[in-house]
Amino acid sequence: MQATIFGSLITLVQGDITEQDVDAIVNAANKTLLGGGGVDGAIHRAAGPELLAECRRIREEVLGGRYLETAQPVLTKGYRLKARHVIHVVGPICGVDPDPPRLLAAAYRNSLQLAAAKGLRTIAFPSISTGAFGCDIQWASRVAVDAVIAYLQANPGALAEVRLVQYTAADHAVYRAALAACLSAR
Ligand code: AR6
Repeated sequence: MQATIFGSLITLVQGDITEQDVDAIVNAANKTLLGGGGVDGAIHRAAGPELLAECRRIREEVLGGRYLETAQPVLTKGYRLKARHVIHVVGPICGVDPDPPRLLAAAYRNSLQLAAAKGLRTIAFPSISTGAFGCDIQWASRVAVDAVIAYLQANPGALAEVRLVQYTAADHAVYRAALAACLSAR
C-alpha cells in the first residue's frame, strides 16, 4: 500500500527490515545502544559486529557513557546491510514512560529530520515500541502514520520515500487500516 504526500511516498510493506534496500533503516533500540532482542537483535546480526563496535564508540565518545535519551536518534553506518545507514532510536516503554504517544511521535519525527539533515532520501521504520516495549499497535500505528504524514507535509521533497515495515501479516493489516483512516481524515 502506498500514498503520495506532496511528492513523497509513504509505503507500507510486510517484511524484514534488515532486507530493505533504502538509504537508512531505523532500529528500535534501547537506552544502552548496545543491542538487544527483537528487531534490534535482527539488525545487529545482519549488519555484523562492526555495528556494535560503532555503537560502543558513540556510547563512550559522544554520549560520555550515558544512556541514549528516548526519541533522540543517532546515525551509524549499515555495514553488511543493504541499507547504507542505521538510525538508532529509543521508543517509549508503555507503562513506564509518561505520555508514550508524544514520545513515539517524536521518535519518528526526529528520525525523519536526522535522515533529511544527512541528505538521505529513503528510510524504513519498524513498528517502534510495539514489541518488547509493550505499546498497543492500534494507537501506535496511527501515531506512526500521522507523524510521517505531518513531516512530509511540513517538509515537501525532504525525503523521497518513507517505508513502514511490519513483520507480521496481522500488524500489516493494522497499519493499512491506520493509513486508510489518516488519508480519509485529511
Ligand atoms: N523486521 C521488521 N520488524 C521486526 C523484525 C524484523 N526483522 N523483528 C521484529 N520486528 P521490538 P520495541 C517487529 O520488541 O517494542 C529490543 O530488545 C516486531 O514484530 O523489536 O521498540 C531493544 O533492544 C514488533 O512489531 O522493539 C529494546 O530493548 C516491532 O518490530 C526493545 O526490544 C518492534 O518490536 C525495544 O522494544
